[in-house]
Amino acid sequence: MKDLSMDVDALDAEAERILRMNDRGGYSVPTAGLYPYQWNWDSAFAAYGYAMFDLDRGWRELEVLMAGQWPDGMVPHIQFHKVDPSYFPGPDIWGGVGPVPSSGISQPAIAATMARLVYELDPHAGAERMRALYPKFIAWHRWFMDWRLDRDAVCLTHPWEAGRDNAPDWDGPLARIDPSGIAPYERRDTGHVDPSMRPKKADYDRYLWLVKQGHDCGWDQAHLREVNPFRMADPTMHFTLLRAHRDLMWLGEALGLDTSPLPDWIAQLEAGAETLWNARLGAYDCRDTVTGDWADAVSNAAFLCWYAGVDPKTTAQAYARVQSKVQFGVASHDPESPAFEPKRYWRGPTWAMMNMLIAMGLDDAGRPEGAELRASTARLIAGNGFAEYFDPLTGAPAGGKDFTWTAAIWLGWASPKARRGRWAA
Ligand code: 9WN
Repeated sequence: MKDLSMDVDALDAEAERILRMNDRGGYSVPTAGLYPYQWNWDSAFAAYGYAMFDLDRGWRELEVLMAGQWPDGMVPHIQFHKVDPSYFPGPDIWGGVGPVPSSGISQPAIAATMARLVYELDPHAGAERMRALYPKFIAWHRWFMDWRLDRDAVCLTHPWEAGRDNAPDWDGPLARIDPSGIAPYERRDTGHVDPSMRPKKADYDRYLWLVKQGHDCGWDQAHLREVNPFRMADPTMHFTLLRAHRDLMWLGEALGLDTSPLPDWIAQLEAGAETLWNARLGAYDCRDTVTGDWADAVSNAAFLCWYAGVDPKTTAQAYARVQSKVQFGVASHDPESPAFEPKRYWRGPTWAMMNMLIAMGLDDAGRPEGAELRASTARLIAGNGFAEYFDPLTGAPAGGKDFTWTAAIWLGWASPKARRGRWAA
């Protein structure tokens, strides 16, 4: 194992270099080539990373993200600021209807939580910028509350919406979709990284079939709610939005703004969390709203319950069990499950930004596992670089290289010198 104290300055410098390199002028790309556009939750983490060395640039990232908001409040998961053929599917396939060419789905609501972290770095400097962003966050959160609830649990309508693209949690509902009728297409992702680390063709066919449903109706949410066969109530979507509501409430109170819808939204999602508790599994789980079936899988999203501030029930036992099976971080899928694949994307690998969110919750709950997770993520990055994600058994880097969110999470949280944020010594 590496001696971290020897490498911290060099790692901090490398993380900053990556963030500067992935800056496209006001917004960041996750990594050149593989992901040449602005992604929603990546951008939220990037804002926090930039704020570590350039506060103005941190706010700018959030402002550009929120400027892509659709008239109905939705903030798209990809904004195609400058068309780049190295990524598929591009803006023409999506047919987004917002002010910037975009995809037609959203992503987990991380931005208000990262905005709070950036604001807390310097409340005076951030007050006006946060004031301007606040109504946009309210409108986005309202969109989730209007269009994505099932029994008060937050749903995704496309695997890309949860950001956990090929998680085994979606295997059941995706298998029910017959993807015939989609136009022939050529993937670009497998030209950038090893196909064994990516979703399979059968997954992509269904991702594209779902995009076509939205494209063909101009992303009419009322229509899609009736016809979309993929609607999963999910701990990622649910716990991130609940936490984001709480952080928005905190910001609204700090700035003397109208927080009136937030207490009801918070109460609603606190109640909705109960409908995600799978007692047999002993963990929060994904629920198929069409069939009522559980995914029956312990994913890293289950461990966001502390981050959301809901009753964790017996989650600590599930956490201890899965952590005893890996060396680094939290695996995205239960290492004891037959579907576990340690290098295939969301079917097992560990992700630095998920680790940070989980640890934030563990810290808030006063649990010691948060500090352990931070130390293990630091060792992972120090020993293996700023990869997109990592094998949780060996630490081997996987997916894209020079990755924005891994660099941001290093600078803002994992680095032993990450002292400027809430982890200040
Ligand atoms: C589709 C950018 C994004 C992340 C997601 C991750 C991956 C895209 C893809 O990359 O998804 O949105 O093409 O594979 O799964 O979480 O936001 O880093």
